[in-house]
Amino acid sequence: MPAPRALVAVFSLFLWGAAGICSEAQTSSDASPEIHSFSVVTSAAALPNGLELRDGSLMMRVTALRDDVLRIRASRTGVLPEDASWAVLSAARAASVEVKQDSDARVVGFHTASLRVTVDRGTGVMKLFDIDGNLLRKDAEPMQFQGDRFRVAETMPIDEHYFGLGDKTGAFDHREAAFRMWNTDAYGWQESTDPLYKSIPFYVTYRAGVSLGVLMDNTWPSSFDFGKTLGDTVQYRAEGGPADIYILYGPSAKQVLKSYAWLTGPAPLPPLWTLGFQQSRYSYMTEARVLQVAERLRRDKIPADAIYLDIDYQEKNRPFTINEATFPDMPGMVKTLHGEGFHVVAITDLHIAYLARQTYAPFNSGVAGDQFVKNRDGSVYVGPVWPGPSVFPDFTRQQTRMWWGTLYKSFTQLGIDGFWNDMNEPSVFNALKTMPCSVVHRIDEPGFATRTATHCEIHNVYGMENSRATFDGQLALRPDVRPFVLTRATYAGGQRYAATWTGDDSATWNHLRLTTSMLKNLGLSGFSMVGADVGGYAGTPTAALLTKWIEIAAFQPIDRDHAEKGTGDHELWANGPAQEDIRRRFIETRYRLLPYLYTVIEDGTHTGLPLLRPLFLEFPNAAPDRHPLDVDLNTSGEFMVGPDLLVAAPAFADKAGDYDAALPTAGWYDFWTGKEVGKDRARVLAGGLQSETATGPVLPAVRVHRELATLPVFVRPGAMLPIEPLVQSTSERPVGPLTLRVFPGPNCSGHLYQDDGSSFAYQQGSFLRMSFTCEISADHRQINIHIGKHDGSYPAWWKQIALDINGLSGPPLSVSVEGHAAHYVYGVHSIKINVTDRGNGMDIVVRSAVR
Ligand code: NBV
Repeated sequence: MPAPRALVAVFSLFLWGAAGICSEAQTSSDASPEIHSFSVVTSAAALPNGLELRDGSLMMRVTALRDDVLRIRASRTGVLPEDASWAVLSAARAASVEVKQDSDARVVGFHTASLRVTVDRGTGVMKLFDIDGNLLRKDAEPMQFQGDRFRVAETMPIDEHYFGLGDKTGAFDHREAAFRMWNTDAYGWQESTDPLYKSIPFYVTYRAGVSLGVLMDNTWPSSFDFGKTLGDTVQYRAEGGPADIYILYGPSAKQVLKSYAWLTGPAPLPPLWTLGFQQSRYSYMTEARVLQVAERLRRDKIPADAIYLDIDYQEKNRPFTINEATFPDMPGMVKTLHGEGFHVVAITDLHIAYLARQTYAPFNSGVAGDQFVKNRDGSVYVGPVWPGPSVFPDFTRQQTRMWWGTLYKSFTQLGIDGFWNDMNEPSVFNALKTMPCSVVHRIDEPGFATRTATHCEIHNVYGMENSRATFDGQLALRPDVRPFVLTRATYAGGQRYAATWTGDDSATWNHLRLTTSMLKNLGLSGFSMVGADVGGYAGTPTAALLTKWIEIAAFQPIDRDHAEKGTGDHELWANGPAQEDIRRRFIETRYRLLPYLYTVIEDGTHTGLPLLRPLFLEFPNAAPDRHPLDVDLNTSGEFMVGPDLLVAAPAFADKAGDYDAALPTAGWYDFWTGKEVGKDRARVLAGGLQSETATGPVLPAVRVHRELATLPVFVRPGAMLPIEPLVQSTSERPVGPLTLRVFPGPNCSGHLYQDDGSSFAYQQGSFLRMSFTCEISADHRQINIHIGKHDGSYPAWWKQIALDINGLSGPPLSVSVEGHAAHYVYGVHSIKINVTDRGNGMDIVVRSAVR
């Protein structure tokens, strides 16, 4: 049955009603071309890996890259556009599995080992099922084309939730919200601001424990609408470019993220120092000030690893220059900072000052190599940014990216460790806030046809290609050092090149709250190394806001204190010693946790899982009705750090009064004290949370007494956390034992990954991996702990492991290490044992009543 006429009309109105960003740049001569809808299958051809369908001149190809990954490509002209992508790896696009055709009189379709696809011959409606016949996805209407534009509409089940899409703000769940993809310098963004800096057209659905990932691989201006305009319908619209859709089947959200990393590439292993505390400001105006801040961090014993140089270190804001008046001895400064265990990150914006007939090498070499984007008439495009009139590298050319990489030579020779790519939406100080769509890029790139493209097509991928040029440039200049690039704008797949942050947030409690959701969604969009400007970029935080923000950010992947010009001091000592003491304690906790954080980050390079995670990723079925825990108002401040730690920040951190921190399951531990929380189930239920949609029993919860100096953090029962002695920076070798905190519970295990933290020697085996298990005997009277042997050739910095075993009901009867009685110290419900770790593995047996 064709879709009801009225519905088509409504769709059409919303589909093409507003003039698009690129309407002026569209080539279509007809102002409002006819709408073509793929509404009947006129022919179907079986392919070894899928199907090719036609409705007159419209064609659609559905193929299986893997049993659980499908690709849908469609075209209005009957010919598919070139098979090229900035996001999806060519190996993934070339992947293919054989399918079984199962068409009949009503539908055409096929199935793989995990999925079944059907397309209704009479309506063109596509449905996707799991292999057991459960419906996963269904067209609300078949795909529509109008000129170069197209629209996809899916039905939106009432209990489905939508996450991802990069840095979009507002509620964590994108249900009933709509977003545009157009990278934008969004200074002063607020809760409803859209678009923001990044375009990551990838979302993860979650419905009663089952997830799909959907990547719309299209760089053109586009939009996602999760039932905001049309209830019960998810719409995707693009103003041009290919209809190229990847569907990744979970069923778990974790599997979706793993497949997304397979599709677009995992984030590389970052240098260890980037997990340390980072201090920044726009700008530390002089060399003396930079050194003073560094010296104060050390004097006040605030562990820190990086100092940032914002644009004022440059001569007249010109990238790749140094203001010799204010930074007279940059080599000396970098050397001093290195000597104090700091790494230095310098901003290098992409706009190159237009300085004809002067001695500005980036401009001169760029002109000589024809590296800049052009106007339609062939002249170089010039737009105003920080340095005044500026020109813009054409990062869509491999050769231009290589040239860009060489610009870093003198900075890398100086020893500058990391680079910050700001303003790369690109931001231009004109009415459009960016380049006009008429600007011409020249794609010259392996895997792409060599051709010109309008800025409209390239805009959303421009920042990613800028960060790619910087990353590759670092690799070429220092092949033995893992690069660190921080980018503001990016596209799907950008995790391969850079870490990112949430742009210019504000010093408000609401922004502290919003950034937690943004970081969760970035994590669900492939980006693990993410952070927000701690304390808020715009405005001066109150003492309490800055303290709470520092506490929470100590558990977030990139922990960078940053502030706008003209705002009050943001450093930890601002607001006096009492506040500084609280703040320092949290940074110290982060440093002690580094072995755990680094291990989770390394895991993510294989699994695609982010360090900062929503609760539902780890506990998809925790809620009685299987809705994602994080969408409840009272859990919206909570997040997981890896699989084992739950930071239970209050949803509204500025409110007074006690609150209930919800936990996904029973039996958790308090991270700070090691004590079990909510052990008494009756009490848990009494203080438990009733989520709005919960139908069954309530979730366990812990009553939290709100104090500025504390932040509730809980440990999963069954976790084994590796902890190191406090250092002032990652350049310091820890002195003392590795602590292993054991929290008995189901599936009790943990592991540890270590390496030199900076080179690629780990790829040649210079790493250290260990795993740990702990098993509670059936009668709950014994714990058997196994410490695995050292794998890999990287030497451990410890000789001893300090075991800290929690969850005991009383003093042990005996403790043995490798069969020999061992000395231990009993605390309340815990014991401490020191064992010598020779790297061969060992067994520890504790005879004691266990929870
Ligand atoms: O380079 C200055 C700032 C930077 O501090 C900030 O983090 C970026 O988001 N940059 C924006 C340009 C100035 C914006 C007002």
